[in-house]
Amino acid sequence: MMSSNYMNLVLVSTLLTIVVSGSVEHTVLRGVPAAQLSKYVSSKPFSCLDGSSTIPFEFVNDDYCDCRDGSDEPGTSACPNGRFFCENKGYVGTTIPSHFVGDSICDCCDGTDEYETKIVCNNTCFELAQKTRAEHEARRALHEAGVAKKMEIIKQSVVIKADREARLREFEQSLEKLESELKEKEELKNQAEIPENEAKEKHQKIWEEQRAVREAIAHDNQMREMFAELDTNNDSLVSIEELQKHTELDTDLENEFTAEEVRTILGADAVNFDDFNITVFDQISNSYKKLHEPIIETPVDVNDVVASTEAYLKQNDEQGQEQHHEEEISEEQEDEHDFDQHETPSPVATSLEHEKHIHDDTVPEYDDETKRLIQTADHARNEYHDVERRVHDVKREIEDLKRQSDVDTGVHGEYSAFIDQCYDYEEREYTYRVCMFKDAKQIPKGGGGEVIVGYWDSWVGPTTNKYLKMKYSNGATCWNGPARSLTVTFRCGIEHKVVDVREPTRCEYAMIFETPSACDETIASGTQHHGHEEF
Ligand SMILES: *[C@@H]1O[C@H](CO)[C@@H](O)[C@H](O)[C@H]1NC(C)=O
Ligand SMILES: *[C@@H]1O[C@H](CO)[C@@H](O)[C@H](O)[C@H]1NC(C)=O
Ligand SMILES: *[C@@H]1O[C@H](CO)[C@@H](O)[C@H](O)[C@H]1NC(C)=O
Ligand SMILES: [Ca+2]
Ligand SMILES: [Ca+2]
Repeated sequence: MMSSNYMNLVLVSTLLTIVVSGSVEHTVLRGVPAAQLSKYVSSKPFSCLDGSSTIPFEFVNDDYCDCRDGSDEPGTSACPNGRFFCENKGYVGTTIPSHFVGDSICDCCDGTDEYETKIVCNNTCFELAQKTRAEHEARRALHEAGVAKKMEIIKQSVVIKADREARLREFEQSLEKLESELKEKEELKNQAEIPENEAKEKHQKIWEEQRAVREAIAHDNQMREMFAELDTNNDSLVSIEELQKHTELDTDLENEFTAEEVRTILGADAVNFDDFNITVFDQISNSYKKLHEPIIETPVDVNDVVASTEAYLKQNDEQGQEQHHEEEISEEQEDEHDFDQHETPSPVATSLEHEKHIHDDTVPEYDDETKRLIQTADHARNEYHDVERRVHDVKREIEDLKRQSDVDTGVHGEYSAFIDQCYDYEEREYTYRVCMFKDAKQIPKGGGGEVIVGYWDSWVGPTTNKYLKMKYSNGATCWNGPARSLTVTFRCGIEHKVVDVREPTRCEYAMIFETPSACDETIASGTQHHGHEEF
């Protein structure tokens, strides 16, 4: 609060100024823009411009703030919210905060803000006007050159667009053809696969049967041999005493192989061949060892195996027939086998080959007919897959073309040169790469994983021209933070290039990109209204 004494003092000093100065009127109107001069009439009381109060005219520019809006002190720094107008003849009139008035710093180019101080301000308005004009001209020239390039891009985009549409139609037509071709090929493939699968299944079945037979024979041979070995007294029975010698069959290691334990295995005091086959053999075959006999590998006579396999099959066929003696069978079948060799080989005759597989599960080679069917089916499959691949390729082409035509490349396609283009910006630690309408990445220069800064989102420029900014969002999330994003701001330039990348707020990147596509026809023609027409 001001004391009334001080107020009086100020009043007196103002009156003195008015009395002393010959050009009082001019002085008190300092800082008033021409448009508002009519509101400052020296013969009338002054109404504050906000209407808050009315004061004697002497209170205007008396260096004491009377109006709440500061309108009584346009030419002094008395009001904290006062506005001072500098006319700046030859340049542009501007309004400055009135506390810049008389602060010994030249703020107006015409120096009027320092009228009461000892500072002599040089009038720089002419120079400024020249400089500003030069800048505007440079800017205009840049936009003019840029617009020329932009026109080329737009012209090119029309050609590209027409070409794209033509190609799209072509691809769509060929896709139609390919798809019906694919159907035919699929039909052929399926037809070829039916006999192929039948033959393969048949082959597999035969082989499995043969394998089962071989295993049965091996089982029987082993069993017979074991029985003969065990039956040391040749009475066609295996007794407890005979089996008891095989202590390796003792399952508990605590005591001896007792008669009782042996009886449990045999299920009787002695077993004949058939009972041995049915109840004993499987129990002991895994642990059984020959007694005191050096192990001699006797090569298997192929003919024997073949013969016995055939015999076995025959025996199985002739159900109920009396069981032959092993040696009888071998002899009997020997001749038949020899005979067979000169005729079409029976499936079993080829078991010569299969014998090798008796202990592994590899399916033997297919017969020629099956091979032929597989070959035919393979051919049909290859043809089908060829067409399938072509369908896939054409579909991808179509997708690509559609994706390209769906991109919003500006009102006139001025951003069409950006399609499928990437631009790098080298910084100390990182390379920033923006792939237009796709994504933006931060690639560490010292190696290490690149980080997605954002995926193409949308144009986000101001409503007057949304094509001045684009946004890439939903990038990799920051540690303990939000997903990264990037805003690209376009400005007129002769070449397409990134000129700056920053991270003004954490995880929100800002890129400045120069491109002819952002150049402006109105600026280029110099007809843009920029408020400087008066000089
Ligand atoms: C005015 O210009 C002169 C010479 O051009 C310079 O020496 C002087 O410092 C300037 N005055 C101000 C206030 O800038
Ligand atoms: C049992 O027969 C085999 C040959 O068949 C013979 O080597 C063995 O000595 C005979 N053993 C007895 C106890 O007769
Ligand atoms: C052993 O028993 C099986 C049935 O469990 C039978 O098929 C096979 O022919 C028998 N072997 C001999 C050699 O009797
Ligand atoms: Ca005042
Ligand atoms: Ca000043």
